[in-house]
Amino acid sequence: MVTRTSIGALGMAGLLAASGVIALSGTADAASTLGSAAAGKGRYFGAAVAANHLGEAPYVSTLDTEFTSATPENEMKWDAVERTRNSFTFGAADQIVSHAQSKGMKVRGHTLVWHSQLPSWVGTLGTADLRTAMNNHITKVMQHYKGKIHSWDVVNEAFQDGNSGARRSSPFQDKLGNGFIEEAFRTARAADPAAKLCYNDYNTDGVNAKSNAVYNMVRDFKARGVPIDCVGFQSHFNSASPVPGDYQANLQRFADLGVDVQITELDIEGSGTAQANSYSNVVRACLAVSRCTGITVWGVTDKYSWRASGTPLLFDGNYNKKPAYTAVLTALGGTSSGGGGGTAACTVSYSKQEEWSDRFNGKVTVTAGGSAIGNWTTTVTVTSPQKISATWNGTPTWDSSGNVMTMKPNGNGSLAAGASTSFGFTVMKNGSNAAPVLGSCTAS
Ligand code: G2I
Repeated sequence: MVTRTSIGALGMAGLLAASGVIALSGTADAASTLGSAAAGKGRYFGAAVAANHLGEAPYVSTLDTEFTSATPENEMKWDAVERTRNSFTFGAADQIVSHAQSKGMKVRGHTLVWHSQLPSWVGTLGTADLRTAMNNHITKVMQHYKGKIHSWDVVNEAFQDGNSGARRSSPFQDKLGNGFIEEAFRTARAADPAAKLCYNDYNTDGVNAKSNAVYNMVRDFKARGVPIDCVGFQSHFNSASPVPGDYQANLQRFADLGVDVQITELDIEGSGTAQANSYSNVVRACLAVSRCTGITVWGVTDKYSWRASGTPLLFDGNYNKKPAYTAVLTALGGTSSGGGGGTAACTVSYSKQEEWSDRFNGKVTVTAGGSAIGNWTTTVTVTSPQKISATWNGTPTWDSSGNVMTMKPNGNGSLAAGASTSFGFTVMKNGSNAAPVLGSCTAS
């Protein structure tokens, strides 16, 4: 037993070392991006990616900074890769895969067998021919990406909504019968034995008739040795279809069958605190299930969401971090950049506004983390010979070079948890179009 005297003699560091606790550095170096925070929990944090946005700088920088996995949103679907029978076009999907690989991101494959985005020729085939075409499609696509895909959605959305628990009508179901799912998984295992093979669906996020039907199928597959490694829960939520109260329990019951579970297409319509809380609940549910191996949100920015009007994602249309972002980061155990002292204090994000030939306006959004803050400070650095010629909604001070502006609030700097404010400034280009660089945000 260590006495009070010996604590004094050793100091706290000595005491921790003596008791075998190593390198407790508080949370000063806690992760400050979604991907690094999730990695700290042994999980990936991904986004659906569209190839046609890879030329947009803030899209790419947000993707590269925050995410550790990419799912092609449409580019690997049947109509994209095999529009004509046995003629494969991988260009757009390859672009996403090579971008992801160059940044060290994983790739989820989406999706091999699905009733939607299916070229019409598939539906015209007779039974035997359809079987050949399905297996050929799976084999060729998986071989093309062999070794590059961590998980494949082998079969997508094969069950009906509602209470029937029945399979959905599709060319595969109607001609090949229930066995098509099993056959697809067996073919997939042979094509790329290293890829995790997932069944993926929506409205299966809580315990209900549809998820029960999927559950029974997975249990049967595991009992009979049909190769299946994971179940994807799309998790498209809105006010009519909120995060179910038994979300975690549902993930857990699937995990208990001996498969990984993944949140594959998360988006939650809404805004502000309500949206942030729902996101937080989803993340915490995943973290509470040891076999929940990762989370993918269905897009990088609200502006390109498949349901953009519902603003369901973590970054707004200007790539500003939303309260939902901060909630997710906090739930993952990360801290907002520069949160000092180890609490999720505040985050900053930059977006370019109006531009003229000689100057442009910038906007910085300051968002409080999981707790209210009374004051904030951040820096904006411009590249010489640029100069900041005007500012608004803040109180600036300058370093001796005049290139580093430290910005504090104009008056009252209080922000409620998750709330945002912004300030602006004009940058005289003087020949340089470089984007300003933000320092960390600190709060008190
Ligand atoms: O519907 C949301 C998702 C439900 N689960 C499966 C996912 O694969 C599905 O993703 C969405 C994409 O986000 C949309 O981007 O799937 C839609 C199609 O079912 C995609 O929409 C399509 C449009 O319908 C097409 O008109 C468009 O050409 O996107 C295509 C490419 O932009």
